[in-house]
Formats: sequence, C-alpha cells, structure tokens
Amino acid sequence: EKPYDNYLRLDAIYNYMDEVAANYPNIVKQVTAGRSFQGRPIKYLKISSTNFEDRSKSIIFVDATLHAREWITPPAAAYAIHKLVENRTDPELLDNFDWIIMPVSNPDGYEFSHTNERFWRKTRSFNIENLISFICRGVDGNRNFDIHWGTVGSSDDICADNYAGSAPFSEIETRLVRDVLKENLSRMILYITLHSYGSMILYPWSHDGSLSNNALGLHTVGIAMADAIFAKTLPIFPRYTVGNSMLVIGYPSSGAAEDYAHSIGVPLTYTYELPGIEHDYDEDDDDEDDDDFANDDHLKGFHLDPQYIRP
Ligand code: 0X9
Ligand code: ZN
Repeated sequence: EKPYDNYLRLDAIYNYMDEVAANYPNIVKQVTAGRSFQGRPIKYLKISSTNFEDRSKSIIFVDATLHAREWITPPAAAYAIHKLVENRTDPELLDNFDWIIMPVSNPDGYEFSHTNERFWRKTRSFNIENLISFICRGVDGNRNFDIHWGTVGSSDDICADNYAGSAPFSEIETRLVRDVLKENLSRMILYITLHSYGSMILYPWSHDGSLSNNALGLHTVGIAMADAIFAKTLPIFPRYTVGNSMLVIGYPSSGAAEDYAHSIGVPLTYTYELPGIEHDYDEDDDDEDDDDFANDDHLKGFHLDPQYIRP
C-alpha cells in the first residue's frame, strides 16, 4: 500500500522514501535532517535531474505534517514524490527545478496521533524545568518560528493547542525546517508548507494582514496554483481561496513557517490548507461516550475518508 493511497504510519512512509531513493539513485538523494525530540529521524528527499549541481536552477521546498493531525498532508507530499520520480507525466517540473520534499516534519506528533490522540496538533516535547510540561506536552510548530514570535494568535499557556514554545525555535523540528530553508536559500524560489483544512492558499503576512513587497507575485502565482488544482480535482472540493493568511483564514498568527521563510528571503511562500470534509470518521463510534473529540464537528475535517486522498 502506497502512502498516497492511505494514511500510513511513519515507518511505512519512510519505507516508501527508501524505496524511491533506492530505485532512482540518479535523481533522488535521501537526507536525514536530524532527529525529533523523541529521537525519530526526520527525513527528506532531494530530487534533481542534475544532482543539485546546476546553480542556475531554482529550488522548490515542500514540507508536511508540522501539525500532527492533518493526515491528508503526508499523502499529498508522497504523491508529489510519486509524480516527480515514478510517474513523470509533467517532466518539465524536474527539468526546470530542483525539489526538496519532507513529508513528516513532526514525526513524534504524527505517531502520537495514530497511537493515542487522533486530533493531536503539536510536537511532543517537554521541558525538564517546567513540571506542567510533563502533563501538557508539545509546542505548536507553526507558532515556534522566529517571526514576530509570541505576539499575536499564539499562546503562552503551555497547555494550549497554539502554545508558541518557551522561545523561538525551542523545537528541534522547527530548527530542522529552518536549516533546510537557510542551506538552500540562495536558490529557493518557492516554499509550500502543507496543512489542512479549508481549501486555501495563504501567503504573508499573518501577524497583521499586511502585504509583502512581493504581494503581486505571491497573488499571481497563488491564483495560477489554485486554477491548476481546480482543473485536476473532483468538483466535490471547492476551489482554493487565495490570499493573505490573516485575511483569508480570519485570524492573525505569529511564528508561522510561511512568514519566517518569506522574511529570510524566499520569494514565494505559501501555507496550503488542503481540503477537508466533515463526516463521521468512525461510523461505529457511539457519539455519547466519545472521548477523543471525534464528535467535535470542526475536528472531523481533519479526517477525510481515504477514498478522497487522490482527488
Ligand atoms: O493556524 C495555523 O497554523 C494554520 N491553520 S491550521 O488549521 N492548519 O492550524 C494557518 C496558518 C496560516 N498561515 C500563517 N499563520 N502564516
Ligand atoms: Zn496546520
């Protein structure tokens, strides 16, 4: 079973990456960026027709699963790998760009969302100096980047789902994403961080809804992406809404990956909110004694039936 056809555990996603790297050694290099708080490897694939040596090529970086419960995002990243390497119907994507794809940037949270709490969002870190952190573990990775950190739309309550962390880049997982951005900055033209849900393509700035100097470029490319996606997906999903993060999603936030990447100089940076469909994810579940929030309607959208992954 392929990781773009079902919601697979981390080891199965990593097995697929190993397999692609082994089968296509001339275009795929696997890199272990580092290890998560709990020691799991954080891996990405570098995909290039010129071994990342053509300095004139631009780099596109896609990551996924910073938020653990957003299970549609690792399949989307895995499908991108599949289409770039194994099923190349659009060869210009690889002829013209080098790619970095990191399907699971928060493996601890992702595994926890499989084993313990389906709707876990954060990392799984704790801090030896703060006893409460043993009860309320983890940090919201998308509030932990060093961009207006801790100012708006994040919490200093360690138990909150949008807890910003004890400091910018307190989390090893966000530091590893930062390092990929910085190492490749001179050639990186586009960064997409995959989230769910809401069918939105969001661009900076998120803290106050203001526009960056590259707003025209961001909007133009955003619209082109939304058009391209709409042309390829089933009409059961709405067209992606394109715009400023704060204005489109309706709340400000600070410390987000998309804003950080743009602030250090990546010209095009987007948060994709992939589609969600609100339905009962476990038909057998007795709503009365549901203890994992599955009957909270808002959370249902994080769990699309696997039949919707491909579309
Ligand atoms: O709140 C978030 O981090 C993102 N939504 S989610 O439901 N996936 O948690 C939205 C991020 C919007 N973009 C920025 N804040 N930069
Ligand atoms: Zn998210």
